[in-house]
This record gives sequence, structure tokens and C-alpha cells, in this order.
Amino acid sequence: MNSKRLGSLTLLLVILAIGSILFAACTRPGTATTSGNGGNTPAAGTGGSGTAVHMGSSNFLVSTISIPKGSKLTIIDDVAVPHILQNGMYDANGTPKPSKEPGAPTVSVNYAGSDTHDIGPFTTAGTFHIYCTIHVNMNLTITVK
Ligand SMILES: [Cu+2]
Repeated sequence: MNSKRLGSLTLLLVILAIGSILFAACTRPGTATTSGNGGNTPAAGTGGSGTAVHMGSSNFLVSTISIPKGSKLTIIDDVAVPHILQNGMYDANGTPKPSKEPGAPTVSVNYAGSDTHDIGPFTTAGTFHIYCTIHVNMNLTITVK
């Protein structure tokens, strides 16, 4: 009698557990897409020339951006801090690795602080890296499709 009741209680708990796992699994892909490229809101008021990435005092506010082939990328310095952007990236140890991927436009832009520049156009599909020579680990990955 008692063990039967315990058994049905256990069954109920198992059903509830599976239910919440399924629920979590269903909601996860949705949140992943919104926090992915959905977070890269195009800049308002920059002339509508395409996609924009903002910079803080020592970082890009997003680490990856996807842009259409043939377009430029607008990079906006939100703060009064200089940045120097070039082709390349910091590796996992924070060591700068200057390099220009085949098909990448040459990027060499000095930001004085609180200014905006376009880089590109990116005429070749692929994955390209730019980094700030001043701030360690300030990397941006640009995917061109
Ligand atoms: Cu910088």
C-alpha cells in the first residue's frame, strides 16, 4: 500500500522532471538566436550605409559581426579613448598576431576617440579578423556572406 503510493509519487516526479527538461530544451534555441546576431543592432543615425559595431574603452561591444558581401562595416568609438584597428587578432595568450586573410581589405585605422570610420568594402566571402593594437584581446571577427 505505502510502497505503491511512493511508486506513483516517484513516477509523478519523474514526469515533472522530464517535462521541465523538455521545456528548457525547447526554449534554449530561441534565446540563443536572440543573443547571437540579434544583438547586433544596426547603428541608428549613421546614414543607413550598413552594419555597425561599437567600441567601448578597451573592447568591441560584440565579438562577431556578419555583413553582406560587398558592404562596408561602420565602427563607432563610443568613448573618448583612442583605438588603432588593423588586420589580425590576439591569440589565446593575448599575443598580437598581425595577419591579413586572402580577400580581406587592408584595415589600418586610427581612432582619436569618439569618432566613426568605415572599413572595407569586404568584397570576398569568408571570415576576417581585426584587432586593436592598443588593447590586448580586443578582437573582432567579421563574417562576410
Ligand atoms: Cu582599442
